[in-house]
Amino acid sequence: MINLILEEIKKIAEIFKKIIRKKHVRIYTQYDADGITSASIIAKVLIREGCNFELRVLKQLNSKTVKEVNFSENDFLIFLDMGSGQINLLKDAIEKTNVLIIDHHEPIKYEHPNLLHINPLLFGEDSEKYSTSLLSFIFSKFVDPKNIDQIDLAIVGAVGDRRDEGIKVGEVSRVLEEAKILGFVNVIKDLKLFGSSRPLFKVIAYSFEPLIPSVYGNEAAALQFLKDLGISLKSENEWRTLKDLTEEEKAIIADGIIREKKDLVDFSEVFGEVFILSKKPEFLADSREFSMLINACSRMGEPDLGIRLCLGDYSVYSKSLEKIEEYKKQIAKSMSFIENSGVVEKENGIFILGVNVVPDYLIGTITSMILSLRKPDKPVFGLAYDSTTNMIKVSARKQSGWNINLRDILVNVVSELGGEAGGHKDAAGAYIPLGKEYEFIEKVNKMIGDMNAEE
Ligand SMILES: [Mn+2]
Repeated sequence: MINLILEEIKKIAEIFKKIIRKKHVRIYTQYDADGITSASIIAKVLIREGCNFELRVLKQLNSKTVKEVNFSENDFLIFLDMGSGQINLLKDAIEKTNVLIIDHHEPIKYEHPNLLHINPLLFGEDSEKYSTSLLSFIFSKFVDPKNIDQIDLAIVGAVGDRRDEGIKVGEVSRVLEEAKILGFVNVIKDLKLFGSSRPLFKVIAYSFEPLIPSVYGNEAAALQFLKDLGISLKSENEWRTLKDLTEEEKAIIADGIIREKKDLVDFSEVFGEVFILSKKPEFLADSREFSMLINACSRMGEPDLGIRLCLGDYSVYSKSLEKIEEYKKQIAKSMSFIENSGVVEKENGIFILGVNVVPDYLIGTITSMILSLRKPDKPVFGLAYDSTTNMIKVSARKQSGWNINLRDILVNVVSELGGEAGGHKDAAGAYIPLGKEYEFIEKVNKMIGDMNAEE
């Protein structure tokens, strides 16, 4: 099975090498860490091949943003981490010129001589085991083996997409093994907290993976939490950081977090394998921290900072740190709004109403946070106003394990309410018309109820 997709990627890489000499390359990528690392990998490939290109970062590819895609028959369009589910929007472009899509979201099956389509789901592979960054990396090596040095970016994108588990299986585990052998990645066991140079109590207060319910967003509570555990906060008048902790202290903190979360969390979510990028500067060595930086820059409106970090321009690092502070503040503000007034709980789902307080670009994160805070036995749906489309953006998340496909649910609801939907089984998204929020809630609640009744 695995060879089918590799054969296809190899074949497409050969065609790619011919097209990039003849056409003007335009890359469009999705703005999260997976999209940004993928775009950086492909950008580096093009730089090495001596080709000019344009790169644009989109929040999402939908019927509005597709209008920003320029194309003529002289262009070669590349879509990364998006496109597979939006092929209907791209048919005009595909009719006219060459299009390459590298993606791992649910694809629409469509064949056309102009379309080069890399998606594991087209080959019966499991999308959970892939990120677009890994696919882009495998692709880049077929273009030129010297792109092997981009292996650490592939890991950053996978971590950003929470493919940490997927990383350990199949083709992906092979890539990780390769990265270890070549000395690009070092796997260590550590507390799954990050922000290695920040005061420890701040790390504890603003961590949202793991999220510590009684402490989240409250620095005083974080200080008390550490004091209660007997962790000294300062050494020689300086705030201690994660780096200063002994192994024993790390274990104490891990236990403390698990107790605080009332055992609603696996030990491995708090203490476990962390991928360290050995060839990156120390401040970008923690793959989760790197992916979080990229995410924060994109969401705060400066995705170019993430691209530059990926391409090795570290002069923007301090600016990217400012973005992460802004991002964390916005999240804390949104969370307190939601916890106070924005949750509607139904029998078959928890619905978060971000209205126009929670920005569309945070609703996915917030929805994941509510899921991790409450560990509900039903899915969580976040709704927020999106000003670029004048629609309501929906993010749906659930705990893995039970047999409901969130993407299918959203696709179904959208077929009745209007809008667009896509994504994965455990994490999906949609846009619905403004004003249909309550109708959405009723329909989803009923739909899941009917599905449960059928079982
Ligand atoms: Mn992705």
